[in-house]
Amino acid sequence: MTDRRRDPTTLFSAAATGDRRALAKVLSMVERGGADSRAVAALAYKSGLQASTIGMTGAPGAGKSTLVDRLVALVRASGEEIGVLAVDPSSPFTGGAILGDRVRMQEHALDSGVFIRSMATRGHLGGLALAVPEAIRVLSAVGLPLVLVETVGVGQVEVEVASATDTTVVVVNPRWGDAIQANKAGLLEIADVFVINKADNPGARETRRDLEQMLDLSPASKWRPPVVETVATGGEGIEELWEQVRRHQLHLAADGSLERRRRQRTEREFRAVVSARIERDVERLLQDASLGTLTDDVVEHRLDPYEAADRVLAAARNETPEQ
Ligand SMILES: Nc1nc2c(ncn2[C@@H]2O[C@H](COP(=O)(O)OP(=O)(O)OP(=O)(O)O)[C@@H](O)[C@H]2O)c(=O)[nH]1
Ligand SMILES: [Mg+2]
Repeated sequence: MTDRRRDPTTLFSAAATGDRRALAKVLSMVERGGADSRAVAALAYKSGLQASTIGMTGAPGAGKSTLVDRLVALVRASGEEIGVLAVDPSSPFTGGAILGDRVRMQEHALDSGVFIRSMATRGHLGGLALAVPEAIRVLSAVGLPLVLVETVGVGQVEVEVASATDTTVVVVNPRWGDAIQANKAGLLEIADVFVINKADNPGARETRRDLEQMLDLSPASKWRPPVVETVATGGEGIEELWEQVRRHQLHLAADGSLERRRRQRTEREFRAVVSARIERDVERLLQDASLGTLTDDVVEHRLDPYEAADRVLAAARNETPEQ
């Protein structure tokens, strides 16, 4: 007998009526991957709802969580509900580096209009690059109109995760070379809004100048990322930041690029699902008893890699595809 409390469909329905504990359980299913996660993905996809999404990325300690905290307060003051996902690609554990955030976010803990969740990969096929868009879809499907995604770090995965949102905010600090580092990490291309947080420290002017110079050199486009200075700890510049985020969202909606971006994202996600599955099949086939010696044969020069690959593919074709 299936335990109804753990059944994805039951939990998803409860989450959709505002049950936050059920929502948390549904998101754990997404993290773990597997059959439950698939059931959840199907339900969420069917809802067709899409929240406005904002990604917040930048180097560790740049002040992303403090900014998120301030933005949540601002959004809640206007009565709108909001979901927050804190993603740490370097941590395999939920809540790894997020403990401090939890403490800070306590202020919102009793507010049912805010849903905060940290995420790690665990077992999800395709890792965070797929788990995050799926989690965003779940939050959208239960009716949250806004979702903020905080990503720690500046590697390839972070760039991927950050670009799973409509508006990407890149946070830098007034440190020598910080803007240049952000550029090197590929953050310049994905930024829709720049924030120089910790503007109470010296060097904000120089950082702004560096950013503006780099923006001058980037290819002309209809949207030039604005640069906002904030002091997240003191709450300065938060309204302006939110205004710029909103302005960007209006810009996307007005010229049709929101639809285009979302289409491209869905297409990319679909391809990533296919790739992840094929990758998994490759692993499985290479470990299959009948093909198990192939790798050794290649390594020991009894067989060339192409011939060996032909055999693997021939074996794969003889299998019935997964339902
Ligand atoms: N002086 C100053 N300190 C700040 C400001 N914003 C955040 N901080 C401090 O910077 C530290 C890091 O802030 P977080 O918000 O945790 O930064 P984060 O980017 O979320 O950090 P990770 O999630 O670990 O990457 C904390 O001690 C904050 O109090 C600011 O505007 N000025
Ligand atoms: Mg943080």
